[in-house]
Amino acid sequence: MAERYYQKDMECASREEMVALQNERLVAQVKHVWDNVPYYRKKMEEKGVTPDDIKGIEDLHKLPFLTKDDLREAYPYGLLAKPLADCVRIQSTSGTTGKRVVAFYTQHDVDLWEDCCARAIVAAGGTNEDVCQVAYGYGLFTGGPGMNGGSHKVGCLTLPMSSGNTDRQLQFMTDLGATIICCTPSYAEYLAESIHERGLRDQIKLKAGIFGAEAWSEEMRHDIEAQLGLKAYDIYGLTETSGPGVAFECSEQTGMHINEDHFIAEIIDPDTLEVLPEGSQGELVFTSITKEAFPLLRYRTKDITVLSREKCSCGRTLVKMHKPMGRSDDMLIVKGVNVFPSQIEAVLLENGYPANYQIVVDRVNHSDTIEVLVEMTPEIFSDSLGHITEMEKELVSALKAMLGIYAKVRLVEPKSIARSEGKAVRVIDKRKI
Ligand code: DLL
Repeated sequence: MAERYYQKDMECASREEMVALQNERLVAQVKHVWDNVPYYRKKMEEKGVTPDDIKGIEDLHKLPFLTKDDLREAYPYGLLAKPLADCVRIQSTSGTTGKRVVAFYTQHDVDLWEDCCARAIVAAGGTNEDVCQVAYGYGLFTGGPGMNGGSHKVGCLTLPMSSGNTDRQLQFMTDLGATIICCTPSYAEYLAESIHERGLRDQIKLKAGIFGAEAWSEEMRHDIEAQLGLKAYDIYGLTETSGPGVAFECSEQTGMHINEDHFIAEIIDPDTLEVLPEGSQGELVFTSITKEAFPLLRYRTKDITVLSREKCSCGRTLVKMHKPMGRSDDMLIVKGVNVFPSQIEAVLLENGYPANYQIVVDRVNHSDTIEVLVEMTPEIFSDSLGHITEMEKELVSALKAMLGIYAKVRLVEPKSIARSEGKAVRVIDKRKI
């Protein structure tokens, strides 16, 4: 089937056209924040840069970085670049770790954000013939509102379900014949499990799922695809820069295209802050060049990934980011070794376990310990009561091969680990409690 695009001129622009557009938009954006945001002007002055120094993207490195701490310090209005009267919406992060971050949108900002989400839906094969079930949370979280807006733009029949209430999700999914589902990958796993239990698999018409908001492994993708009989697409974004749709996956499923006409991406070394060449792994940094109310220059996302400009078979020329391994602040340092929960997840799924697990890190007698609780499926549980210890040992070796350290494994009964309706909580770090 021929590839379809929502905004082909941007998604397939030549590199020269895209660079020219980014240059023009960056220069205008820097002037906009300098003129309207005293907090930025001060930061730029401290670094000795003025808008005259920024002629295009080759000057990006001269600008100061912005971090979540800046956003918290400037809370609530300190980074606002438009009069409040021009703003029509706020969205916010969950605020579990400190003060909330509040992002503001003009109507124009909402419109461009929804375009980005629409690009993702079309890249996943969405058309006005589709029934799109949005099971990301609605409200302050950006997932629901963003995908809802994108779905409207594509012309899908939109089911604004929000997260949770699994019985109702399944009723609408079957009665209305949903063909696209948008939710977190961990909730997709939960929906798949519930469909299986209720024997509803034959009544499911899903062809595509657009999953993001948390790190998930390739193994989890294969598992969800097999269980739900759909093609699973990744989508990335963060509240600070708009929400979902900063980057989205196409039919090739080898990383997400970044909407470069709206966001300039850089990869930096998080320790030295040096900009790294294409292909290096490091922290992703975004500059939003079209946002009016809440533009961010060189915002450090803490997400660890790699950028690639390899030609994509879908025809899009937008740079691609690999699946983020996780956030640098989700990375656990156990006995001096870096451990990402997504690495553990990959080992579990490869060994036939479901993605229901929890990682408990502690410190006993001044030494770090890590224990992985892994749920057994009812099948594994019933036919192997006798050799649980043996299976635990096998997982310990597989984890050791991946992580390089000993992690204790405890196989637990089916359904004993809480399911997630939004972002899953995978790690309990008792060292921090
Ligand atoms: O999670 C926005 C979103 C909603 C994206 C729905 C995709 C779908 P926040 O709550 O601000 O916003 O969290 C942003 O989530 O910095 C990443 O660490 C993580 N994240 C988001 N998408 C992905 C993904 C939304 N596809 C933070 N893979 C980001 C891995 C992701 N991590």
